[in-house]
Amino acid sequence: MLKATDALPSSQSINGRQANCTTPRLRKSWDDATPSERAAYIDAALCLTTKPSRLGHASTTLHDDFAWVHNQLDREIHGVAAFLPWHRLFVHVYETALKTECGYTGTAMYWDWVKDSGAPASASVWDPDTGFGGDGVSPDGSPFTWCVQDGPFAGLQLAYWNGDFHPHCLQRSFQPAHPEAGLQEMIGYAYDEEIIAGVFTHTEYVEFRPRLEGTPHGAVHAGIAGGLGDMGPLTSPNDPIFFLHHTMVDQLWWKWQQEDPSRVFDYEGAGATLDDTMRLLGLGEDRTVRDFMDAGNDELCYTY
Ligand SMILES: [Cu+2]
Repeated sequence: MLKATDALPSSQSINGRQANCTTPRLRKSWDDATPSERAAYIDAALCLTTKPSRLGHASTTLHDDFAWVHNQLDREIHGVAAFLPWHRLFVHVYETALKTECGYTGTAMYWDWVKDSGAPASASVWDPDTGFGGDGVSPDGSPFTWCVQDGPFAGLQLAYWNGDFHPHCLQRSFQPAHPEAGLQEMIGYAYDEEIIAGVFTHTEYVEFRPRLEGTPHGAVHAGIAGGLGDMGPLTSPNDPIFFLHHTMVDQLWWKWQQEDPSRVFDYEGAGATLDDTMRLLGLGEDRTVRDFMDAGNDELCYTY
């Protein structure tokens, strides 16, 4: 029982590290996961597409809720300091839903698109048997016809496109290469080792966050969507690969935080503070930024 005179709960220490997370759960890259770990993740992600909306929206699923909330919150989660902690929270809520709704016992996983940046379309995440299926194919190139053709999510029906209720198939249209300009498929040059090294030259959150959010993060969305796929608009959580993409973004932030312990709670941007509330519009509890800065705290307790 805490007394009012106690300065801090015993689980907290001065530098923000909390003592009770002794065996953090390891979030693996998709490539490092075993076949059974991959299958368990895919099964649970598919299962979420069969669960009723938590938001109480008629004729939609829990999977659709994620796209709806992400679209609604656009201005308070993109292009602002909260981009990184909010998406950390969002991945956490998705990971928790995989467990509580669908019996998943593993962790969130990430697509290491830096490693695959030389040939992103050949990445293991697109494998039709062990991954998320590959590119969409359109009969005539028109919008809303770029349905994913293979894998477990082929034919998946989604409720939203940006702010509209607009039922459609899961779509991808991988950005083609431009060999004449020396540019790889899926804009891979915008998220290669060199780009990441450039992002990591920034030692302050106020500069690191926009660099990470801008080029590598944005290019992966654009490379997969190609302008017509589900990873493009604000309803990008429609594509289950969204969560592997954002877990990779989270891994890069985590790595940057690990480089210097003083960065764990470094948080800055126009009027932003660690006490700001991050909203989820009913998909989960609203939370403060501070609780999502340290992946090694008692609640999150994960590592990469
Ligand atoms: Cu986002």
